[in-house]
Amino acid sequence: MTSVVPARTSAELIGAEEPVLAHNYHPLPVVVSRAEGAWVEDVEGRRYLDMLAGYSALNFGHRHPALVEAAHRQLDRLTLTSRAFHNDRLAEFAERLAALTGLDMVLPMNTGAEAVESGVKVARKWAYDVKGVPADRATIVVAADNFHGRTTTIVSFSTDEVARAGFGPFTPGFRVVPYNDLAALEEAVDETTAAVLIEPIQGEAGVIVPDDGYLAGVRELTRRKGCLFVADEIQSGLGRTGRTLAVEHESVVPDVVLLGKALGGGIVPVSAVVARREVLQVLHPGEHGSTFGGNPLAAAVGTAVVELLETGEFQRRATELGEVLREGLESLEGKGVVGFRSRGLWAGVDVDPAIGTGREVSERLMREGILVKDTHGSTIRLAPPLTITAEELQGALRTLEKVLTGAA
Ligand code: IF1
Repeated sequence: MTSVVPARTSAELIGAEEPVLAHNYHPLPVVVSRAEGAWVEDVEGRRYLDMLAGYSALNFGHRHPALVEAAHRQLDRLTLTSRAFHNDRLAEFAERLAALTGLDMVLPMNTGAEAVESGVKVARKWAYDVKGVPADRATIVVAADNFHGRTTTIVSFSTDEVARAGFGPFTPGFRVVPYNDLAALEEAVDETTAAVLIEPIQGEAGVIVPDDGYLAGVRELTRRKGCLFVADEIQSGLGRTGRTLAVEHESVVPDVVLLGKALGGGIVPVSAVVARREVLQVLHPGEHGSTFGGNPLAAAVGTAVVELLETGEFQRRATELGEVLREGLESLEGKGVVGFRSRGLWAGVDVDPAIGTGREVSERLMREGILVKDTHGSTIRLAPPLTITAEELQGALRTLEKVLTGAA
């Protein structure tokens, strides 16, 4: 019989975390206890519009009925086998995910960082087994201001000192070039290069949308120079920008696409490396793996996510409502917004520092019932669930205007 702990207030729960939970985050002072669609509710019953959506892990909203149903159905049948055996969910997940992305093969993992790490390993092995790069000489070219996760190898190629300090020594074999700079990329890619690894839009850097032609340029350059184009679509993918993948805005098909976050529907961690056959065929039994990668519960939810995306409904919504978001932000320029970047239902909004830091603006918005997250300085990121209504989005923009103009 579990002891019945009297319900604790938000303040009590926040206080209770302090001595026992690692302080690797500085969350807003809100304690969420329920959620549905684009709305969350705190312990005291206050409701907030979720304009962060789990950093794009909740593209289909909180607890989308089709995804919860898929999870419940699978929970009552089978949840885990390990890959020592087959399970009856994995083939369909891999088939439909490959078809959705226009690529051939799938390596199922769990978190985004695992997909990135797996992508690095596969690109290096492709360089040795297929391209003929001498052993241990493979290089991978990445962009400055990247964000690809928190493992020691991944922070080895981060340019964010806060993400790196204290975690050395670092993994060698990475070259950093400025983002959105094809000339610099041309110079950095040589005969040792296994891959160019970039985000089609840099999320954590502040939703940095590259110039038109950059992604097509990366595609042409990597093909001409014989290395892989690895697109990290973990945050930009799965409908967020109005397309299944953000690279589709330039009709580009990478050699490797890394997926995560929304692939698990906001229910279970699901990530994947999806690639051309020639690339993923470099892996042989025993060379890579994961206890939970490709588990039947993840595959069942992942398949339900792919099914939602196959309709094109969420991509259409992100495109149409993305126009509402862009026009709304344009109307705020000069009223506290000093700049913004947006694509689909994703925006990085630079607030006039005189009004406050991103954190301060986020706290003011929280008090008005809107949840967002700052990135750096005075930039906030807007990434609502793709299920948000036009009315909810316009309400959030009105509240943002009130906060920025001091009316709130
Ligand atoms: C945190 C940031 C966003 C990602 C891209 C790989 C990963 C991420 C493009 C790794 C993860 C998360 C990590 C999370 C907050 C969030 C984040 F602020 F950290 F940078 F979204 F911008 N590639 N991003 O955005 O995926 O291992 O986390 O599943 O670390 O606080 P993961």
